[in-house]
Amino acid sequence: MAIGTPLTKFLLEEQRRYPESTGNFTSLFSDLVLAAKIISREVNRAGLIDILGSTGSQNVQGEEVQKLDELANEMLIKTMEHGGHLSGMASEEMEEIVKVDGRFPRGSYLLLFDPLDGSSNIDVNISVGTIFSILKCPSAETTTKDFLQPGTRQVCAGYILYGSSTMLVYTTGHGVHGFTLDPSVGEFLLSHEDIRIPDKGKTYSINEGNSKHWFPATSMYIEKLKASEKGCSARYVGSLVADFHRNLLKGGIFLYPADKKSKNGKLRLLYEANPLSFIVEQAGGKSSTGDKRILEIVPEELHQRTPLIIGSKADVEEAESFWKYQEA
Ligand code: P6P
Repeated sequence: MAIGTPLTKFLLEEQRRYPESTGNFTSLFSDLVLAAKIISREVNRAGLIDILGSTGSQNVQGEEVQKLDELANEMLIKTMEHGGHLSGMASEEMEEIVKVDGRFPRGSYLLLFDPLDGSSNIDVNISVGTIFSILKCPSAETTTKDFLQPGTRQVCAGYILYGSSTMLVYTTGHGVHGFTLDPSVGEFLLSHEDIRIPDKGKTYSINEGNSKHWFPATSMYIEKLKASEKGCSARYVGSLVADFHRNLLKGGIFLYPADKKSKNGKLRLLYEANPLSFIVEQAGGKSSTGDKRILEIVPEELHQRTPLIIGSKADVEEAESFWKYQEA
């Protein structure tokens, strides 16, 4: 479709491809887009109003909760709970799931999200993002167990990147499409249709400050990149969505691997690794723990962590080839 096509029109065209569709998903997605616009406004105003800094409380991850984290979380819950499309939600900021029952009509989808990933960058004006994943709810009663589905079961995944512009990137299994928010009209407009990640990149993203904890496989792979003839650039923002998005468009590899300090890595499976893995595979890339496809992991806990090696297919496969040295 033409560059500049409004997201609402794009979604309707997508929906029309499936005569049996009820429009529920399109309506759910439109609610999500509204929440994204509101969060974008607050993130962009953060420097002007008193919502910077920390609330002094900690979230389930034991991380300082930034005020914007809380606001983004509340914004998503309040915008999504009454639409009648969800049976439940799960958030990085909340230990337990939120069931949609009683007060509002119960729908058939589950929404999982990291409301504001990269929050430690908020006060220093570095890009942050919202990551989301949508599943079908398998049971009549919403329980935590319903959320513990492998990433291959996602019906939609995406992120909103609050950067120099606000972009929404998503997939429903039919390619990856990017939209840029035009604040003057308040609409997301098609800017990147059918994104394909280059098969090989020249950029690697990893926190080298952790190198003393790395297993040999990671150290050997990074050393190999540094020694490569063609050269390789290190780019690490410390904001997963920003690092991922750059590598998706330009090619490259992001690694938050298991190490001696964090046996399961740092990043969360259900609302960080799975949605980005769905996107990267739809764009022709690859995503693994180092030896296992992320999307095939059967979750055991809502907030479980996973090692994440994600990006250009040839780069990820090269990193995986070092895996045999992992425990050496
Ligand atoms: P580290 C931000 O807190 C985050 O969850 C991701 O956005 C980011 O990629 C990662 O953690 C950074 O972690 O340990 O390198 O600071």
